[in-house]
Amino acid sequence: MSQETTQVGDNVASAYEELKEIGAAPLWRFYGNLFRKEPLSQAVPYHWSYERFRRSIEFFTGVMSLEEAERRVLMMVNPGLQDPPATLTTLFAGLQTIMPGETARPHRHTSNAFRFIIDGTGATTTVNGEVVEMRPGDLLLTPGWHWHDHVHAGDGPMYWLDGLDYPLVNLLEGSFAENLDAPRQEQTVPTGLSSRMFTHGRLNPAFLTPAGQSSPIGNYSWEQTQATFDAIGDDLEGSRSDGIILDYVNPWTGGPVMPTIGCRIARLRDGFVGQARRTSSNMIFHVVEGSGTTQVGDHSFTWQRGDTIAVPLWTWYRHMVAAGSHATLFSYTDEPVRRSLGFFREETREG
Ligand code: 1HN
Repeated sequence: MSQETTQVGDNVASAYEELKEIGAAPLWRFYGNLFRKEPLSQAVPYHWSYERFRRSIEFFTGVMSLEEAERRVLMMVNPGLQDPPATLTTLFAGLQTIMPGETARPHRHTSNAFRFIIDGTGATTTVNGEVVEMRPGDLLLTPGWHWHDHVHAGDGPMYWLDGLDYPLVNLLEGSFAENLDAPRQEQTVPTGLSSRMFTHGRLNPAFLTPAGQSSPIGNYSWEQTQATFDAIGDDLEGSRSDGIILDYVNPWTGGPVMPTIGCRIARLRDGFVGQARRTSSNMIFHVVEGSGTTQVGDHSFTWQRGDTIAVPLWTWYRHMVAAGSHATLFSYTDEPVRRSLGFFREETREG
């Protein structure tokens, strides 16, 4: 190499160094990462066992008060997203328990949240002054900036799945949060009123004005979910990937229940073998009834009641239900965000 070429090389190297000093970077060295051909999540496919989580959370129930914990929640942490811990890049799942006589004190945050009840009865959640009952299979909403506390006046432990969008809110650096300086909220709305007023979403109370972008319904009850599946019956094939899949809707808009989280519930018949599907959205599945196997990317997860499965965006998934009984899968997704921003995509594959 001539002395001249070496000199040019040194000049170029120092010019790159100087770019850092002036707060600049050469786009040509970053193109590939900034404009990927397809999405690739940092999260990996994963499966959390309810049985295993229950054993651990029962231990902590014995050694730690709810005053200490604020919320007794075991987070479902994706091995690809440990710091800060999250279930998928935009979504969180956790298992929460509350014991008879306990109160999880009121707070509110910008994150949207829901609870899907797994086991137990007798606890209530108060959301902006409305007392909402909790029964297995119910979906309860606590949209962003709504006060919420949990009280258990019944017998036996309660367990539920918590779903939140805090990973997305924190990516957007949008977190506000505060505690109410009281052990619980005062009830200002009759118990379960919102669910009664919007019973089936086809006759909305026109004397009310929609507030915010979320559904006004506090509890989408399992009783109504089951009645809907029964009304549809067993004769339809439904979606080839997801069977008889239903959207929980915001009755004001017909759209998703919250701006950042869409919730669905699907009944898959005995022996169902789904068509592989992938979407540009993150998805979390929770087993309400039945058992089976779901292939997610290169993984194969065998699941039973109460288990939770994370499907990172743009990863193929395929459900298979064990012979002997149908399965019911609750799921939630950040699809509303991607649709509203114009980059939702989906594909299915034969075989
Ligand atoms: C939260 O506020 C609750 O209010 C549950 O029950 C789980 C996980 C992360 C952040 C806040 C609740 C949560 C949470």
